[in-house]
Amino acid sequence: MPAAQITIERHIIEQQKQFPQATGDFSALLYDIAFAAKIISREVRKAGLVDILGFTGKENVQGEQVQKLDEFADDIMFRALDHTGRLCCMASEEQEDIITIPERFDTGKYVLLYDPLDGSSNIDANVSIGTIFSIHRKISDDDGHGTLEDCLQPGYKQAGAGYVIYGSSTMMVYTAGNGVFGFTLDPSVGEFLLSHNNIRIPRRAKIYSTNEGNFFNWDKNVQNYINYLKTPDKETRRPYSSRYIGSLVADFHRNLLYGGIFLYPADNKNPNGKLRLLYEANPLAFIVEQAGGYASTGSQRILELQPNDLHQRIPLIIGSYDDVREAEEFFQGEREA
Ligand code: AHM
Ligand code: MG
Repeated sequence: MPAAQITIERHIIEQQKQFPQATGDFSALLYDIAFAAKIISREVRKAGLVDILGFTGKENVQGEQVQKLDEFADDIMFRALDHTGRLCCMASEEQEDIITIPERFDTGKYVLLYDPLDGSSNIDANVSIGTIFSIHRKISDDDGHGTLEDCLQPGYKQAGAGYVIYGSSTMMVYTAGNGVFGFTLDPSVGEFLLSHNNIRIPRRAKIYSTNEGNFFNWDKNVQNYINYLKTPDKETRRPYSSRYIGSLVADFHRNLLYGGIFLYPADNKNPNGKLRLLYEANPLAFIVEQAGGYASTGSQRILELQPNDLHQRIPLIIGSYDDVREAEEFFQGEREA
């Protein structure tokens, strides 16, 4: 007998049974996100066909405007979720301000923050890209509509987080604070099926992922750490392998499965790092901690930071627990080798 196929819907419903007080809104929200992911996945899969299908770049054959994929993904996320009555507001890496729910729709008790298509500069080279999302509970109490205060909550308060990777297959990975689960999209039936149950990140990494082209823009402590990872030592299984795609979701996903440390530290050009706290660092930090790993700025736990701006950037060191802790010792100047 083949193993039962567990769809994401069934999995979410079963998880929800552990919380008898749950209304089902949160489960439905996750399912709505999975639906948006399927549409984005469909468009991403067609990306290389644009020229062949007779599109001219800005206009398609019907004379309609062809949207850039990241704008398209941003739109899909909004339109799949604006009318559901489960959100009080949203915020997207693609948009300057908080996104309000149109007046004609009901509002709800959750807040959704998302990066609709991360790594989009890689699309033309057919490299994996992803969607990242973070869910908070509404905390403001003025009316049904959310405020900036609802969006600017520290990461440890997330009710859920996840990402979708558009890679050799499309996968959705999520946590609701009770372990990390991965689902692979079966395109023949259009369903996400449970493929990675209770993901745990190895405590020690084999891989480091960073843009080493920035080496001479890093401070000495960061340079010392990367030099340490490259120095051969049998006992500590060094040197580590270097793997850097330049697509955060893809680099993170590989490290989550195989063990690895990803670093985007501050440098001379990006004094606060490059990645965004709300749309990238917080959701991935929640996932990695749920899988047994850790995420830090080099001196502070990511999930404890109080955000002060929707598009705040933050240095990010994330992955296998022992490695991120060790990196902190180097970043603090407590170790040089
Ligand atoms: P984006 O949000 O503009 O797509 O940029 C984020 C991407 C991440 O996916 C990736 O980790 C990083 O930028 C790569 O940056 P760099 O090219 O500086 O190495
Ligand atoms: Mg991004």
